[in-house]
Amino acid sequence: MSERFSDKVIYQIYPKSFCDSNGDGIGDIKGITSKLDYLKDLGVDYLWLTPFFVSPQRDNGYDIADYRNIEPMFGTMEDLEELINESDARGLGLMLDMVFNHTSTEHEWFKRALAGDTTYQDYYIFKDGEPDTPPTNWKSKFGGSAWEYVPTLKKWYLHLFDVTQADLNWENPMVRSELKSVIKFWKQKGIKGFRFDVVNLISKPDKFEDDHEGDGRRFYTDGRHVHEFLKELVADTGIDEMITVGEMSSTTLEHCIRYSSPKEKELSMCFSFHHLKVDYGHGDKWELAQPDYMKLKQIFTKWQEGMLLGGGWNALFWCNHDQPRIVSRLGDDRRYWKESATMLATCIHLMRGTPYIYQGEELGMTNANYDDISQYRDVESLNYYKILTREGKSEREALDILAARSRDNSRTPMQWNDDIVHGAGFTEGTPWIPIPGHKPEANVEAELQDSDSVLQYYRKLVSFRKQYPVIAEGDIQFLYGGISEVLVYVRTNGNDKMVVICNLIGKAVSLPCKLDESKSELMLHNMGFPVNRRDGILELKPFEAIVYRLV
Ligand code: TEU
Ligand code: CA
Repeated sequence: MSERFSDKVIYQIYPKSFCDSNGDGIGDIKGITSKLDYLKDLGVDYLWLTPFFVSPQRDNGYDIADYRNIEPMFGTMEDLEELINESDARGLGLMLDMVFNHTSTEHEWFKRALAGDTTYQDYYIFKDGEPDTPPTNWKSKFGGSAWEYVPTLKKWYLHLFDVTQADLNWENPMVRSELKSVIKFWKQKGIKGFRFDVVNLISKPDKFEDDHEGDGRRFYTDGRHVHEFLKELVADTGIDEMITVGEMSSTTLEHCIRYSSPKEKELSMCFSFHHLKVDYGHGDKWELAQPDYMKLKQIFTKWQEGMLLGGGWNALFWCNHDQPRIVSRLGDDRRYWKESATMLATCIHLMRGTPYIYQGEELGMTNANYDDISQYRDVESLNYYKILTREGKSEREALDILAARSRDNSRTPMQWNDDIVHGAGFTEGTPWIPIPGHKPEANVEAELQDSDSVLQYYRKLVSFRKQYPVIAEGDIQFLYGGISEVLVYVRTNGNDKMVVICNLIGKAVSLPCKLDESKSELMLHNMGFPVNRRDGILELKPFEAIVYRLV
């Protein structure tokens, strides 16, 4: 049985925004190497780096033109080898991001396809057709049609993301074999694990038909051959003992159990996103709504208890390079910044699964608070700004939506010190994307010195996972299902029990609590005053998080 990686913690680095070593305003590989001691000290085990391969950067590297070489702005192969060696020396493993659902249209394969080479046309999904009638009515995830017409070929090609990201044809064994050799190449360089981008979208249907109920996703999500393809990829590259995580878009619990059950020999764990849609109005990312806490609790309960029963494994996360900052989203980054950042961290880190920390999350970094369209960089944000204003929203309304939902919220430079007018320690030049002026105190230098900082709290959570087997190995059960404001769960490992109590909201909550005082030991608390517990009632302060060990 392959290892669970249950006591490991993964740190996600977005190289462009992490640390710039040469003053061009763009983070790079040497910058990462210079910060390895900081990461080691945080206690994490693996570093997942988002793509730094050759790419025209239309989607910040998720549009790959060459899987085996490094985009010059990020450095050279020697820089990467140095990073691998220096990471190894510190016991940190590198995980690379494999974007195998699509390539950039600048990739050699696609260029050959465009030049008329039918062998390479079969690497992608081309369909004959007339210029006015796309093969189906499917929508791209970044807005607009999922098809683009190539007049010289009189064919359409499929792109589920940007028009410069053409979907690969996994039905073609040559494509699968090319991708396997990419994995072997990086494995042999000393890479310790992989993250697979939107990997549950790789298997497209036999017939392409219009979707009269939605944007087409029901035809290609967790598609007909996806498990087969993954099993083959894993077996033929020998990565079943390595740490792997699949990004699963709009997936189901049943499929994720299969993707991540050790006996299936597919992946170690899955990212799913249902818990990050509880503030979407009518399921639409671009419609603002208040978070539905009841729904959030139900989703955690379903996925945590369901994966336990089914033998699968969750990746635990609030933040990544596509998500707004959680402290601004479910917390309160003005009145209760530290309290809400630490409560949210407690809630996710002590569940059953493998936790991920996205750069800056451990500092309580906030959303960007941009208020001008010129500050945005992300292709999705720029597309949707046009779509929203075209649909009749005012510029102000569209900007308010972007301020809450843009992926650029997470892509602002890592704050190494509080000198935000001079690059915040991220760069000595002009950063490629503006540094927000909102929260200069969320920075590494200050938080290393402060024993009560968000950063120190994260360090504690990471070390607890290694110290208490109940966190890594225990079962999980949720309590108080009927009370929307609090999330409470119990972890059990033999006689070892731990109770996690989180007040999710910015108001006081009274919780009836039957815990026996003499048998419960306070293990962790995110506030500087005593827990208020008397006469069977726990008086929770806004965003309070309390963890008891039952002895
Ligand atoms: O993201 C997949 C994805 O569907 C979403 O995270 C998406 O960005 C968001 O829901 C749109 O609202 C992955 C990568 O993480 C992302 O950065 C890439 O842009 C995308 O795939 C394409 O490679
Ligand atoms: Ca640089």
